[in-house]
Amino acid sequence: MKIKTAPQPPPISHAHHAPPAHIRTLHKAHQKSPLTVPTVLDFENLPPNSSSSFPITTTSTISASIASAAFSAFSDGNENTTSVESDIPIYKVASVPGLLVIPNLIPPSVQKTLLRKLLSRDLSDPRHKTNLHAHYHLPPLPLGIGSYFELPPETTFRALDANGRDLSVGRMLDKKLRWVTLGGQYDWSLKKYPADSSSLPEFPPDIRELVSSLFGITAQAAIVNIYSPGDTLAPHRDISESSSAPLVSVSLGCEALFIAGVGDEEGVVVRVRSGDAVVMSGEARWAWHSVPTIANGTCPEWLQEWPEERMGWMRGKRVNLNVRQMWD
Ligand SMILES: O=C(O)CCC(=O)C(=O)O
Repeated sequence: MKIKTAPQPPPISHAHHAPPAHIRTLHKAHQKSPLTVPTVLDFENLPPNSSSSFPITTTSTISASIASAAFSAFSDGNENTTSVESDIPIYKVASVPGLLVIPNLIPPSVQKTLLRKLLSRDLSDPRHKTNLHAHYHLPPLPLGIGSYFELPPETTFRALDANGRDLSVGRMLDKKLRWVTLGGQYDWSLKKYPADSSSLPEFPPDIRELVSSLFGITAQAAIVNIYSPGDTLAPHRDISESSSAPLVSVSLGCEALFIAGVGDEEGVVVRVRSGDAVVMSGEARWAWHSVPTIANGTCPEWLQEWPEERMGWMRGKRVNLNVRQMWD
């Protein structure tokens, strides 16, 4: 997949700027809204392609052979391998130059493998920080335990604050776990990556390969966002990276609305489903974006069986893999 690189990023101090009023209004208008309102661009229910203002165009694809090879190399042997029969269209969104949407890119078996790698394997690596590390002692998992899902739900983690309440694994997985960072460990309070890259954990090589084969970027850092219905992500821009390579975002689990906009253009609200990918390239690399809605009860049935140790967990979750290249 060949993708345009972005123009110069805004100065880093702009990370703290407030989003423009029209993006805030769009976010507010769609906060916890149904997915079916007419302002939403839904790739499974597109308007008739007759008007000159048709919101999307498709000019390129990810070839079936590249996708098949990428998915087969990614397999961990636990799912049937997926062969892709036809080229997968990449859609450009007219109102947000550089915003690409690839609906239904990741097949079900690969979605399960990806979740296993992200949330069973990578989440249990103590070098990958989560939103909980600032508040709780999260010791390495005991020998013979491969993931948090395997721990008895009543296992507790001590609060760092002597007066704080301890956290049970059940509550951690159901409510409190909001993100985990892979590779480059973003510092959320300083809004930057550590200067010394030699101290960073290696980005998981198999996920790096998958991302590179499908999207052509070098994955160096990722945020895995874990949402429950009712959660939202406020309008922001990701401008702490020194590279202008595109951002890649993959949705798994429950459906959501995703908003993006550049400059004074009106922006777009896209309905994203499990397996969809969004790429923010060119001007859209620095776009304002947000997630105003996670829709309860929309996780595909076959994904609700994952993970086996905690069946039904995905019924109330959306997991978003958000990948960045930190430098060229
Ligand atoms: O969840 C999403 O779709 C977007 C996440 C995002 O914008 C971010 O992590 O910066």
